[in-house]
Amino acid sequence: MIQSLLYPCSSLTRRVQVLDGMWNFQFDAKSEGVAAGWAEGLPASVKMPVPASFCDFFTDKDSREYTGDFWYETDFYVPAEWQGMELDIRFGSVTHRARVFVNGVEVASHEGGFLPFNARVTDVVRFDGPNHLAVLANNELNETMLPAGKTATLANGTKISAPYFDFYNYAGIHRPVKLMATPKESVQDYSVVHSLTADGAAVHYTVKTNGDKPVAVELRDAKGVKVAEASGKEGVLNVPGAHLWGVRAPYLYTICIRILDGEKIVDEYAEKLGIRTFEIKDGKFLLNGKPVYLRGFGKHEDADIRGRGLDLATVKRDFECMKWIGANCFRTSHYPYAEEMYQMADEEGFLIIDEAPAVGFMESTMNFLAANQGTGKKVGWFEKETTPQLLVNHRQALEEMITRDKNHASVIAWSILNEPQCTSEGTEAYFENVFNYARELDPQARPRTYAVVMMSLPHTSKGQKYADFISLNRYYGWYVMGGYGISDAEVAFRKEMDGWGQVLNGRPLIFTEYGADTLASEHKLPSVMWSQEYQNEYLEMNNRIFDSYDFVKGELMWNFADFQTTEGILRANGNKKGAFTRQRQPKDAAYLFKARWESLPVDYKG
Ligand code: GCB
Repeated sequence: MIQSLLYPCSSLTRRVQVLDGMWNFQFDAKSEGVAAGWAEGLPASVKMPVPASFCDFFTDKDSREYTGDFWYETDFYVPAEWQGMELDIRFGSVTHRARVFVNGVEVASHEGGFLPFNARVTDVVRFDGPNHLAVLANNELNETMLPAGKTATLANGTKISAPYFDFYNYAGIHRPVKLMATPKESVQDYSVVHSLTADGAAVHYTVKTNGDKPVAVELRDAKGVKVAEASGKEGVLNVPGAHLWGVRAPYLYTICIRILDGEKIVDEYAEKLGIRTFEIKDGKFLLNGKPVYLRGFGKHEDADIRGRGLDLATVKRDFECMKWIGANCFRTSHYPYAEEMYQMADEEGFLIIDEAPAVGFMESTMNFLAANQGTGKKVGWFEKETTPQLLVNHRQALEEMITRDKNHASVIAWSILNEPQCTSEGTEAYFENVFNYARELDPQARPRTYAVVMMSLPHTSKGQKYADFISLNRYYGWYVMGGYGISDAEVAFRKEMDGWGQVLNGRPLIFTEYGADTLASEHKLPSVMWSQEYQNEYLEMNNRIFDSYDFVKGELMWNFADFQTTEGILRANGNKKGAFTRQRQPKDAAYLFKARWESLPVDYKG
């Protein structure tokens, strides 16, 4: 099993110390730091906040665009009373890879910029003085990693990131860093599967510990009153009259897991827990047995100044905006988000399609424009020499994501990839592998999907048959047949939809992307592309399509807010398809969504 990915919590037996703050930082363009002993002290550092992306603080372009190795360092003390406990430093994420040193000793390394990892430091820390923590990070892109891209070199010798994806390659220590003290024998992981019973619900649980001592599990209601208990590493908590967790109507219990030694509590881990079922039946999404129509967004972790760094203020504002507009769902495009987002979704009753960082899987520099889809003429993405290592990294990301997120009531489905090139022969073996692995990893057997790129069509896509429901990214009226030609776009769109109707075989279909770039500054009557008027016309056309097909069971618009991308002729200082600006203020389209989503019943087309 991979190391424990439980969210750090304090309890009767556990302690957490947050190490976030102003750290030291230094670029290492020549990758000389390890040999030169930088792990013990950076020679010429500047101050850098943690968590945050380093990029947008700088006022010079070389620093913002920096590609290569870079270092962070700080000092910390370990409380004397933690002696005898197991000590870990837990990184919420470091983008895209990291090596961790404590007091000069390398204690961990991790590949992948969007999921947590621990560095075990029990044997390297001192209690009688400060400890030195150094992180060597790297943000270079290549084709074996998630997300995929490449690193090029300019004529002047400077490295430059060339993402195959449409979001800025932000890097840094993006999520909180925490020093955790746990008992030697401790809870490593747990999972829950819910079922509805004649008089309430049952929570089937399993607990993993690193010892043999007995386990006891309790469920407490929202007021803290014990409502069920069981003992053993596997068992059932019966909850007569259970309050079910619902969409925009959440109810959270607390599950408390204890390792006991007679009367003594050896370890205690507690977490909030929503009880709900989710399944697909007869082409419908059923939450607690009742149909639900998805409405909301694809999002990004992206904001002014801090880039992709976790900012709880932005998290809060995003949920307030999503509640105001009448949304009930979002996709964590294009990578798993900070754990605090899922906790908020549990608290607020939002549904999440949780996406692996598998984006940019396409043989095209403008991959997000899908230049080569459907031709089948090039070497396919899944037949490259990089594919075997990519698969290893993809499986690792799935394992970490599903292990981390599997107990959230809000998480209803896994998105295994975004817009892969799936017209060539190698697609099927690759898809079968990752889709099966996701099923194996998830005790709740949640539905699996992937976002299907424009031009990947019902009868040519070799990937669609693996999806438990179909997710389409479609830009009719924007990338094709835009502007005054939008009436042709509608005709072509309907034709494609008729085709999907033939291959669904009882599976629901949702839109995981549709949108039009729109400058918040632009109004034009009659409309032109990029104006707010055109965004509304485009969205109204899409809504007509959604309403005319009964098998469409959800609409997640692209994007919740404007976001930063690499500069280029197709992007005006970022992608402007937001319903909200990057500062989270509504464009005209936001009012259109509000009117629509508030009027659609929860079980629309149910
Ligand atoms: C897509 C991609 C997304 C892009 C979007 C766009 O299909 O999945 O990452 O940002 O299109 O706006 O072009």
